[in-house]
Amino acid sequence: MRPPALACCAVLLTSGVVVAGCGTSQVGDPPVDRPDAAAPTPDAGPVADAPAPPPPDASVRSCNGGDDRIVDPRTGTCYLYFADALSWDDARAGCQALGGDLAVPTSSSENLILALLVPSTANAWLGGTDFPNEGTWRWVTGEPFVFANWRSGEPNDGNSTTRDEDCNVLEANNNGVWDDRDCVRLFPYTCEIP
Ligand SMILES: [Ca+2]
Ligand SMILES: [Ca+2]
Ligand SMILES: [Ca+2]
Repeated sequence: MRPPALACCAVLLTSGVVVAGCGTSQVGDPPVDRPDAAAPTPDAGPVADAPAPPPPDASVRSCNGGDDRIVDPRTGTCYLYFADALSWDDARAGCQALGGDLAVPTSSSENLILALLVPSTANAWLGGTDFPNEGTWRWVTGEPFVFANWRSGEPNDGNSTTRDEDCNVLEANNNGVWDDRDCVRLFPYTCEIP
């Protein structure tokens, strides 16, 4: 005496598995006993205009400063861009004063974030150097220098015997590839605040 449509929908409701054909043909049952589907999460809606100050929660860390900024939603890491052109050492000191360091992209996804952050016409310091061991690149944070995104032909140490290129920049005007540059040259820079 049971219609097959009702039996099918009963399986759907109790198991939660979507069965083709059941969800589309609504028989007309009142949607009772589904509180979890109907109840909205209480903290999803906008809080009323109560001027409560935000608590110092790690999940809502601020990412302020710089001329532009971006937060990785997966890690909460804050990346800042500074248009002020500084030497690599001075840029690093600026980042450290903010509790971070020069940006260290250790993956293609992190490099993409930085390529989006840096204006498309700019080159900006990263936290890589091969000083004092020429040819042995390292990150200022001590993270392993495994992922690399050098432009073809780079790093070339300037192709010179009279000057060194021991610090790397990200070329946002070239899809975020890297080039080694003379560390005393002046470039905008990126900071990574963990
Ligand atoms: Ca990083
Ligand atoms: Ca070098
Ligand atoms: Ca170079």
